[in-house]
Amino acid sequence: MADESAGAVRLAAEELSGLVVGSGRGGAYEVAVGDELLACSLRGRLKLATGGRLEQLAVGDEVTCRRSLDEPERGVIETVLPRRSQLGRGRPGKPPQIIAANLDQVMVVVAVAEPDLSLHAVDRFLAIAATASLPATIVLNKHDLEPTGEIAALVAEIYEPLGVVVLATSIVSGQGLESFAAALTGRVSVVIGPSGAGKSSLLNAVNPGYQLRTGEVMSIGKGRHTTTSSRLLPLDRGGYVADTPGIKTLQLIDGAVEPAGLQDLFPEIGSRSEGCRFADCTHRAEPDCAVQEAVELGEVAPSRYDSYLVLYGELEAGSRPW
Ligand SMILES: Nc1nc2c(ncn2[C@@H]2O[C@H](COP(=O)(O)OP(=O)(O)OP(=O)(O)O)[C@@H](O)[C@H]2O)c(=O)[nH]1
Ligand SMILES: [Mg+2]
Ligand SMILES: [Zn+2]
Repeated sequence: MADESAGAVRLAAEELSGLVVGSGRGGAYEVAVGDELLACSLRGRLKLATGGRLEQLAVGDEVTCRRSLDEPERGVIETVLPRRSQLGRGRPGKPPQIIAANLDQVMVVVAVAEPDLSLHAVDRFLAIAATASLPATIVLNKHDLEPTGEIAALVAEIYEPLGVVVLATSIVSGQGLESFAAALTGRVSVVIGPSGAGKSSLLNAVNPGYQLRTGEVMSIGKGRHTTTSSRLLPLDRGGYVADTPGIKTLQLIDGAVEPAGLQDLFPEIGSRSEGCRFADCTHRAEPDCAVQEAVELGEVAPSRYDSYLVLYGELEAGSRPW
């Protein structure tokens, strides 16, 4: 006989270990338990033991759950294991969002064209990876649209000296796909980047079984997001990768980084700060600033310095007591 008491779900006694691979609407999570997928809700009283202030489940979270006795394909998440890492972003006027948890690395996917490359956007993606202490790779996709390779050369010139690997890829010519697949193998990765850059296309190319939906060429630049929710996918060659919806506005999480700590997210700026006259130099207008000198000498890319200034301004505004 059905239990009529409000919301009561009869659960099996056994606790199962699971991995959050997707989050649907209405607070339901898709949890992989072995080879099976359970649609799980979150135990109401669950206090997430994430160790951080960002208490929200994300793909990549490791959980324990119990199966519903009445609907065996459903379950309830009982506990969330502490996270090894979490990639998060701030959103204007909204609470911060955890993009994925327990990652080893971040693949920043941008296109040389369609949509146009924004170096400032690249810097924002790299900054949120650095906030999470995760290594990042730039995947410069649609190489076939830029046969001269000028943009690819510029990106390599700016970012490779910072220790960031830059992979030029194309799902049309096949260039770089083997390197991309090799970089994913055996690790837990996330692909992030603007809508239309080719994140889902690249994942389909390295794992044809995924058959992820990709956008029509016609829709590029019209702001349509083809991927609408994040999914963590197992890789044939080992490891996992999370596909995510394209990100338009990306801010550092208010409070996660202090303005004075921003320089540590820009290695070429943080490493020069010891040469500044003032120990608390912000590298904006102070005299005898080693960073501003390095920009003038062409040792720090102007685009990187501009990104630093813009993000500094945002952090300063965000931390202002209103
Ligand atoms: N010319 C060219 N087109 C590509 C390449 N990679 C992807 N595309 C096309 O770009 C469009 C967008 O690709 P998607 O894979 O849907 O892009 P996405 O980054 O997943 O976009 P969202 O899911 O909206 O974030 C599709 O029409 C793809 O066929 C490439 O290397 N070269
Ligand atoms: Mg997509
Ligand atoms: Zn300085």
